[in-house]
Amino acid sequence: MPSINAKPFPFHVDFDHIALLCIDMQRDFCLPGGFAESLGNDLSNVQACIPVIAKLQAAFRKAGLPVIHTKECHKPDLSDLPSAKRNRGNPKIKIGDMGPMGRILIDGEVGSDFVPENAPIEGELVISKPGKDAFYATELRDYLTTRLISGLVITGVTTEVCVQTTMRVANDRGYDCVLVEDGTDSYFPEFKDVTLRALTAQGGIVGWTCQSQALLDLLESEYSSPATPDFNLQSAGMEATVS
Ligand code: C5J
Repeated sequence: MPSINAKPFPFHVDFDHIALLCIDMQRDFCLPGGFAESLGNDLSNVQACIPVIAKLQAAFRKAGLPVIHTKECHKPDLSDLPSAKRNRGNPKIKIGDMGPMGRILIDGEVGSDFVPENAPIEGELVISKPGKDAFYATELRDYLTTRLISGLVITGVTTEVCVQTTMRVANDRGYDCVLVEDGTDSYFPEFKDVTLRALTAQGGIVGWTCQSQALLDLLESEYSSPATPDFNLQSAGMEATVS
């Protein structure tokens, strides 16, 4: 089985059983006028991962490997939003309130949708999740089990909140997880740094981290299409027929 350079040691990539998981690449977390900005966060810190994730998505799609998207959002009637979460942080506008991109973190609103660069394409699983953990109250576990997926390449925002929470839960459920260092970001660079270190400490207690290029190189070498043979019907002693 091929492996890539990773921390704390090489990660074996089992292409028959792996998926790319893109966590919460939503306008509400990455663009002005959304939930994150209402909490006073510096959005410039979470935008570097967008083109990196786009490249990984393109490479997984080219290889025919699954790409899964999550979005943190709530039902319009707020029935899946605990008051503890709605009231947390004393933001100027709360989850469910009207903002410049529609109601904040509400499923179906423009703000809760994906940044265009990382949007799903037809046929990809999109999970609406009410919590930080992508397994909580979602169909993720069933999807992975049905497809015999045992390894996850994890990307998204924010590193120390939904990404870390999901990776820890996935690890407890038996998945081999590699978090892409340049494919994840936080509003607080120091939190990103310490999270990457904490996840891989103690011999990879939660999993691995790697650079996107390591995966892209491996995908390219495994899935680049072989050159089309120069096959000439006449020299092979056959005649082409046109019907
Ligand atoms: C947060 C997330 N930060 N996707 N959500 O509230 O990390």
